[in-house]
Amino acid sequence: MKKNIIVHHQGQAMLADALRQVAQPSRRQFLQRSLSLGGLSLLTGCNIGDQASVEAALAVVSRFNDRAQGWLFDPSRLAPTYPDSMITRPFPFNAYYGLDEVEQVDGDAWRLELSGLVADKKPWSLPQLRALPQQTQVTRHICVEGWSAIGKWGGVPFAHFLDLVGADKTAKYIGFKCADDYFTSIDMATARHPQTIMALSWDGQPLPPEYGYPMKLRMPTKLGYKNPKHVQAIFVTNTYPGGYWEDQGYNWFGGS
Ligand SMILES: Nc1nc2c(c(=O)[nH]1)N[C@H]1C(S)=C(S)[C@@H](COP(=O)(O)O)O[C@H]1N2
Ligand SMILES: [Mo]
Repeated sequence: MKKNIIVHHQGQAMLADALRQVAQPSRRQFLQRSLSLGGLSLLTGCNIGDQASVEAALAVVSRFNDRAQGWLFDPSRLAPTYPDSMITRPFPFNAYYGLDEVEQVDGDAWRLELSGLVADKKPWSLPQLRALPQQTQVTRHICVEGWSAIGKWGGVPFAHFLDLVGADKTAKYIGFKCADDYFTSIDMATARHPQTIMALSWDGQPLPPEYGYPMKLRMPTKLGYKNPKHVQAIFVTNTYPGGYWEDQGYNWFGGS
């Protein structure tokens, strides 16, 4: 029998932390076996002398991994789509807090802020975003906790929006700041993927508060934690912005 093991986000971050501490001496042996410390120093630019510098070197290796995934990622490959009959009802809610603490954003007062390597930084209102071309998708949302659900999102193709505001296409990262203090960031290829949308609707209705009203970034090629809800600000940058879960040890690329 297939058993689903659900490990909640906080648990996973704690596990990652515990593993980092427990695995220290053996991991160091592993590093010594697979690559001389001198070699690792050369590769990462970190001077491998103590535990802290091993940590720093591993962080660099992990970032190197993110870059490798970026190279492997084929921006033209589409995530599977599904018929409306397969939509998961009720659709699950998830956040780093409970349903009773969902952010209640005032859609009339809300303005999407833009900063960084963007030509036109004027803020956007909800009616302005609704007036742009919209695209609908029925795709699978996959949470790293071990569950998935099929949903129907509609909104503005993000590549179209980035072109409209004159975002620097050669920049490495797009960062997102959310009304609930959540934050994450993605690579430019994912931002420009044809299925990456600024979702304004769920199942033909305005995005409900629990699913990220007034706007969430929907990317079926990325895990749930890379899909920010209640997006408040978007910035384009070449400086690594990290993320809420990413800074606690989750893989930054987090997708295909
Ligand atoms: N602003 C914000 N966005 C977020 C989160 C969050 O806590 N805050 N959680 C992420 C995680 S881990 C998941 S699985 C999905 C859940 O989205 P849903 O409530 O639409 O299922 O939102 C993602 N985006
Ligand atoms: Mo998640």
